[in-house]
Amino acid sequence: MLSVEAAPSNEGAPLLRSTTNTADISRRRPEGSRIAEWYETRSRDMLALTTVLLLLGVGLGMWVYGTLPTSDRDGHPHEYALSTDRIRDHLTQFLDIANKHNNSRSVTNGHAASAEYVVSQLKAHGNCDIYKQSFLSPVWTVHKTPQFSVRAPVQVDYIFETDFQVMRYGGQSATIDNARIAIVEDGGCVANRVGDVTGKIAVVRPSTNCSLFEAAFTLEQLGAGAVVFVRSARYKTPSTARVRFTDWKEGDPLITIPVLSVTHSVGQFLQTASLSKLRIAIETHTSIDVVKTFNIICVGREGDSRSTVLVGSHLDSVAAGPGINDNGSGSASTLEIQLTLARIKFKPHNRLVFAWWSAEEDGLLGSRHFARELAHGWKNRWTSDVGVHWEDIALDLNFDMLASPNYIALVHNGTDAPENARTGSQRIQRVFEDYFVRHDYPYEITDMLAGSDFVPFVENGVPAGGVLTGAGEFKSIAERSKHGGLANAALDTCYHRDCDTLLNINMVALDKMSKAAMYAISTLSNIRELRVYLNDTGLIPFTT
Ligand SMILES: *[C@@H]1O[C@H](CO)[C@@H](O)[C@H](O)[C@H]1NC(C)=O
Ligand SMILES: *[C@@H]1O[C@H](CO)[C@@H](O)[C@H](O)[C@H]1NC(C)=O
Ligand SMILES: *[C@@H]1O[C@H](CO)[C@@H](O)[C@H](O)[C@H]1NC(C)=O
Ligand SMILES: *[C@@H]1O[C@H](CO)[C@@H](O)[C@H](O)[C@H]1NC(C)=O
Ligand SMILES: CC(=O)N[C@H]1CO[C@H](CO)[C@@H](O)[C@@H]1O
Ligand SMILES: [Zn+2]
Repeated sequence: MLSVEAAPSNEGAPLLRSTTNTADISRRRPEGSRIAEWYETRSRDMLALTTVLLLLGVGLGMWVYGTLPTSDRDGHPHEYALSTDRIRDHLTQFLDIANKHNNSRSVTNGHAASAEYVVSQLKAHGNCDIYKQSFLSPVWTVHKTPQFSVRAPVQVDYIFETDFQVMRYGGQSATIDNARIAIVEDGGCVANRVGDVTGKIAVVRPSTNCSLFEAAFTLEQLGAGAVVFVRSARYKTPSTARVRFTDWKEGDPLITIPVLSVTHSVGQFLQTASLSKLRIAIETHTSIDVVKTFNIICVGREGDSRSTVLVGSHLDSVAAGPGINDNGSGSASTLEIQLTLARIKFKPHNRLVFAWWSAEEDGLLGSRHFARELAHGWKNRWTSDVGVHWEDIALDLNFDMLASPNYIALVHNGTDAPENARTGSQRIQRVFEDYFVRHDYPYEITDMLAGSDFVPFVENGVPAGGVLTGAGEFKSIAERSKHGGLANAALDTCYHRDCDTLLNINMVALDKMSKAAMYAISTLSNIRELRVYLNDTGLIPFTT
C-alpha cells in the first residue's frame, strides 16, 4: 500500500509484479494528494519530514523492486526448487534394489521393490492418493544360446545373432531334431492355403497381410513344430521383433512353439534345397511366464480433475541390467518432482496425476493396461472408484531416459501425433522448446511414433509430449559440434546392458532434463482453460 501512495507520479508505469490492481490505485490517489497539500500549507519539523522521506524512499524502492524484470530464478521457482542431488539419491536406491535382485529391476526382479520404494517416498513426503493397479504381463526370457542347424543332406551350423535369432515371445524351450520343413505361401496368413505343416518347421516370408503373431499363431494351430521367418534382402541381420499381440491382455493367446528369424541368404538356401532330403535341428532355451505386476498411480488432491495432467515414466528395467538411466532416470525425476511440488505446497490449477508404469520393457503393457481400464471406467480392479476417468485426461507427459552419458537433449515431435491429438502435442512440444530456448541449451526434435508409454494416449486422441536423451543411436560429427560429447559413439553405450548403473548417469543431462520436466509439469498444470489452450493452433512449435 505504501508504495502505491508514495509514487503517484508513476501512474502510467506497468505494475508488473504488484498484486494491487489498478482500481485500487485510482481510488487511493486523491488521498495521497491531500497529504501532499497538507504538507505544503503547514510547516513541519524536520524529524517528521525525514520520516516521511524515508518512508517514501523505502516505498519507492519496494515498488521499483517489484516492477523490475526478475531473475530467472524468481520467474521459475519450481524449476529451481528441484534438486538433482535428490534425484541421484533415488537412483542410488534403485541401484541398491537392482543389486539385491540379480542386477535388474525388471518385472520379475527388482520392479516390485522399486515400486515399494516409490510408494514409501510418496507416503512420507508426497501429496497425493496412492493406488496400485495390478495386471498380468507375459515375461519372455532367453536362458541359453539357441542352436539352429541343417542336419541333412549336409551339416550346417548357423551362427546365433548373425544367421538366425529367436524372436521375442517366440515360445517355450524346445528340442527338435531331424525335422522336415514346409515352405508356406502367402505369409501364413490364410489357414486353408498353408498346406500340411504338421510336425514340420514352417518356413515363411512375412506378408503385410497379417502380423507376425497372427501368422505364427495360425501355423502353431495347424500343428507346426516351429516357425522360421525369412527376412527380406534389405536387412543384413535377423530380426528380434515381438511375436505377440501388441496390446496383449489377460486371456489373449501366446505362442508356445519356437519362432526364429533367419537372414535372407539362409532363407534362400532353405527354400532352394531339395525339400525331401532336408532335415533341421532347433534347440531353444526360453520361457514365457505370465506374471502379476502393477502400476503405481498417485492422484493429486488439488486442481481441476476435468483437466488432469498425467505424468508418466516407467519403473521397470530390462532383464539384462539395472536400468539406472533406462529408465530409472525418468522415474526418479518424476518422483522427486512430485515430492518437490508437495514440499513447496504447489497448488496447480489442473489436477496432476503421476504414474509409474510397469512392464514398459515388455511392450508398454502397464500404460496400455491403464488406458484400457480407464476407457472402461477404472473401477473393476480397484478397491474404490478413484475418480480418474478417461475423459478427465487433458494431456500426457512422458519421461524415459533423462541422463544418457553422451546425451542429446531431445523433444518429441508433436506433429507426429495423430490428427486428433496433434495441435495439443505441438503446444506441449513448444512448452519444452521454450525451456531450452530460455536457457540457451541446444536441443533437437525427435519422433513420437513408437517406443514409449505415450503411445496408448496419443493413439486415443490425448495430446502427449516429453523429453529424452537418447539410447543406442550414434552421435554424428555435426551433432557433436552442436551438443558436445563424443562423435561416432552411442548416446548411451550401456543401453539395455548390465553397465546401466550410476556411473552411466550424466549429471549435467539429468539436471537439465529433470528441470525441463519440472518446467513443463508446473507450467501446463497451471494453465487456465487448458483444453482451450491445447486446441489453439496459434502458438506453433519453433521447430517444425
Ligand atoms: C538370479 O539368477 C540366478 C542365476 O542366474 C538364478 O538361479 C536365480 O533364480 C535368479 N533369481 C531371481 C530372483 O531371478
Ligand atoms: C494379401 O491378400 C490378398 C487377398 O487375399 C492377396 O491377393 C495377396 O497376394 C496377399 N499378399 C501377400 C503378400 O501375400
Ligand atoms: C515432425 O514430424 C513431421 C510429421 O511426421 C515431419 O514432417 C517433420 O519433419 C518433423 N520435424 C522434425 C524437426 O523432425
Ligand atoms: C477445437 O477447435 C476446433 C476448431 O478450431 C473446434 O471445432 C473444436 O470444437 C475445439 N475443441 C475443443 C475441445 O475446444
Ligand atoms: C526404453 C525403455 O527401455 N524403455 C524406454 C526407455 O526410454 C527409451 C527412450 O524413450 C525408449 O525407447 C524405451 O522404449
Ligand atoms: Zn529400455
